Amino acid sequence: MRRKIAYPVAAFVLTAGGLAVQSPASAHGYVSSPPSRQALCASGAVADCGQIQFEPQSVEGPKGLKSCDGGVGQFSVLADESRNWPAKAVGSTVTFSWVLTARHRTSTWDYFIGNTKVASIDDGGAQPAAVVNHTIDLSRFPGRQKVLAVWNIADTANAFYNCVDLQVGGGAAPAPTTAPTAAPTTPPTASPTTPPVSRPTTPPVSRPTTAPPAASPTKPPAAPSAGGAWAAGTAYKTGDVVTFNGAKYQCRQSHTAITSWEPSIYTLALWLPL
Ligand SMILES: [Cu+2]
Repeated sequence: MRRKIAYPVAAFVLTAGGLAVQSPASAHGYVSSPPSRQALCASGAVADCGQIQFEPQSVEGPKGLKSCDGGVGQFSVLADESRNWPAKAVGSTVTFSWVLTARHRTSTWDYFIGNTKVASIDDGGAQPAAVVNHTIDLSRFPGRQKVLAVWNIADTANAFYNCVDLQVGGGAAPAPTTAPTAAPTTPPTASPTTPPVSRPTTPPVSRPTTAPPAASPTKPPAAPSAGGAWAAGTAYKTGDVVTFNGAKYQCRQSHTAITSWEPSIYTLALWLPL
């Protein structure tokens, strides 16, 4: 008599939908203008920041903190007041511009000065656009201030933290500055922590209201060549087309590129595959 051996049948079902992955851990968001401390690190305006220069969008911690570093040990430089963080001169009304590399559903956006909640914007769990602007009245807080800007995520226990150093008042128009103006110094060519994944969500529709980076009078970032290779340190405008790793991408949001913002990582937030 022959023995029959029945092997268990494993059913592998592979579908495109099954390959959808979570956004990478580093894909979140931060205040790019006026520049938050992590933005200053990412642009190279403040040196020796450590890892945060490569992922300014990653200052994530439990909700309810009042810290610049979100309680993340490797980002503790952000809470180091001895660093003499440069304060951006602004008018009494300031437009804060967030760049979101993952558009998490949002409960509230909170702005604090010290223990005072200056403003709170309730999104009611909606999904934000890739660039979010809030115009906040800071006229009650003239002089040098440290604004803590908090993005409270609706469907997790976490929030994202930014400290923005400002010199409030003086009557000047609150001309929003642009985010990173220079590439970080000799960063690694590839981000080791962020696999390039595309976002399955619908692309954002809003345009940023801030001026493009080309407005800077001093040391403007390089202008892109049409259809050329993506390069850190280049000021891209909405509509610009680049090549990266053999694929073409179109810029969705004007920004100055930094290493770790490669089109394959910030697909849809900043770059649309063509
Ligand atoms: Cu995220």
